[in-house]
Amino acid sequence: MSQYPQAAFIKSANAPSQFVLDEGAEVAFAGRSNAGKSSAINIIVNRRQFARTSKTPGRTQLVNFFTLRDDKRLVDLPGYGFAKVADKMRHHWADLMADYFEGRKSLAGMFLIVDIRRQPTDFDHEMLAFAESVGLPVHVLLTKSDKLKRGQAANALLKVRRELGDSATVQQFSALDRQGEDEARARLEEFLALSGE
Ligand SMILES: Nc1nc2c(ncn2[C@@H]2O[C@H](COP(=O)(O)OP(=O)(O)OP(=O)(O)O)[C@@H](O)[C@H]2O)c(=O)[nH]1
Ligand SMILES: [Mg+2]
Repeated sequence: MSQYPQAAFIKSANAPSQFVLDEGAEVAFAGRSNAGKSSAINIIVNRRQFARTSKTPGRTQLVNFFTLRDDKRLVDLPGYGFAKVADKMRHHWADLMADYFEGRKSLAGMFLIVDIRRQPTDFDHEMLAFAESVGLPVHVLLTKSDKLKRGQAANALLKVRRELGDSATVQQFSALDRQGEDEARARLEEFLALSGE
């Protein structure tokens, strides 16, 4: 049974005019392409292929809005760092992200999705710096923890926690064996509650 029985896809946006009305509260899932953003959303709402996932990096190219309940939403953002994307697309992506992040009043927090086998990239750090500059809380999901042995995963977690310090909270996560799903939902709810009911 989903903790979010009312969860539903609202719409995909390719331009600011298509964004959902800026009311209530939403949490955005950002991160490198193929890191597991859409998969994490599916685990959190407990529905298969709710947000579409793919083995092909760059699957999510639009800003996808989902309702959790009432005026609480999740936003699945297109991934960055996908090398094969043409320049034109990359510029469009950057414009779309700037439009989204600049002045989105209902944005209550960011989930930054990082593959546990990689360290946060320069772009992840830029996202963190941006979030800090506008006072947006960040929670990092170190995804695909099932791909590492326990000890390795624990070390990766410590390393990222040390590196990020107070700028974000960090946890392990796996969409395969569902490690960390409760912790992720709890943090999500904290962000949504912070923004006021
Ligand atoms: N083993 C394992 N595979 C995962 C996990 N999370 C995601 N994957 C796989 O990684 C690939 C990419 O997952 P997505 O959720 O589509 O990644 P994304 O970040 O939404 O990617 P874009 O939409 O391209 O930015 C898929 O093949 C997933 O099945 C995980 O926790 N464990
Ligand atoms: Mg995706």
